[in-house]
Amino acid sequence: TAPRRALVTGGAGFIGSHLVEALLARGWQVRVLDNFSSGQLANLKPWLDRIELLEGDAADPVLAARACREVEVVFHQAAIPSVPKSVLDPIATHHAGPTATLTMLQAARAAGARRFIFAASSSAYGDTPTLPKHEAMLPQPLSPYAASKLAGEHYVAAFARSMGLDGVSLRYFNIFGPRQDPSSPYSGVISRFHLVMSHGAPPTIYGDGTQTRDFTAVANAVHANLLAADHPQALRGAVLNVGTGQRTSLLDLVAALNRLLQLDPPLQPRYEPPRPGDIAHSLASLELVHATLGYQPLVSFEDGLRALVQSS
Ligand code: UD2
Repeated sequence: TAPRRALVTGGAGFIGSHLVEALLARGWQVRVLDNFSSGQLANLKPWLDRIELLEGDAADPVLAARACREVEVVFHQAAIPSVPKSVLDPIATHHAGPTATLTMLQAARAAGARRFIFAASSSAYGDTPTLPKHEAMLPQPLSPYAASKLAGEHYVAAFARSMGLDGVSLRYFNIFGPRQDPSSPYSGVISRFHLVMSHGAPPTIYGDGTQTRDFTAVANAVHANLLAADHPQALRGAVLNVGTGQRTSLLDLVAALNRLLQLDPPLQPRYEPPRPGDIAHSLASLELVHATLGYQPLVSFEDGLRALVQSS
């Protein structure tokens, strides 16, 4: 039988490149669409001779059509992945967000793809006091980033319900791991703290450090995507959390990195005011994603953090 063909948009990015690696290992033919706005060619270096790489914008309908040709599953990871960036430039976030998502959906449907898997975000929940966050809760996006991810979910569901393109939205909860770009102040907090602390510099905490996140090792996000791709029944635009069901404060994150990096005396964080659009607490309920896909986290926060520190 012919190999299965996947498209990974944002495949040169952090999560996308891990997906590419896993799909290749499972014998898929992989095409990547990336505009290198935050993705990097270096992330794909070991696999460049085994993938088809298209450079450009996922919101470009001509390119999107070419990218979806003969594809069975679209893994739509491309976006501008930052809450504070979306506050500074909501139009750019919208273009890379809902506009690109809609363009890719339309192309996937025209190409006859079987399923569209969307990288959604836990930010859609907003700052609701109820923990853990479960998918039946009313979304309350705080930032333009959260709104753009939520809009994408609704397009995925609409295409599944009314246009015959099956799809699912995976609400990622703070994914971390190797290849997450640490270089900007907008980078994910774990990549940022790991970088500065391994250079012996103190991390900067926005707020008092008691905010918590369900920090999720990237292997878990890959696992959820593969389960979603292989699921035999229609997913009908379902929205599913992808996390670990465990939460960690930034203060505990700093302590864990001090330990793993064997910093003695430990580095003390600096404090700055909280960032607009930031939420206080986040924790995934895994009930629905477990019932629907059989998903359970493969890697705990501690093991994921240890693997990250050892990988560099
Ligand atoms: C949101 C989403 C996440 C993902 C991400 C985009 C939530 C709960 N999570 O992540 O699922 O979509 O956006 O990639 O909405 N911080 C510091 N110092 C730093 C950097 C960050 O204190 O140097 C704080 C930051 O203010 C926040 C926390 O760390 O309170 C986490 O920030 P982040 O940017 O890593 O991720 P977050 O939660 O906005």
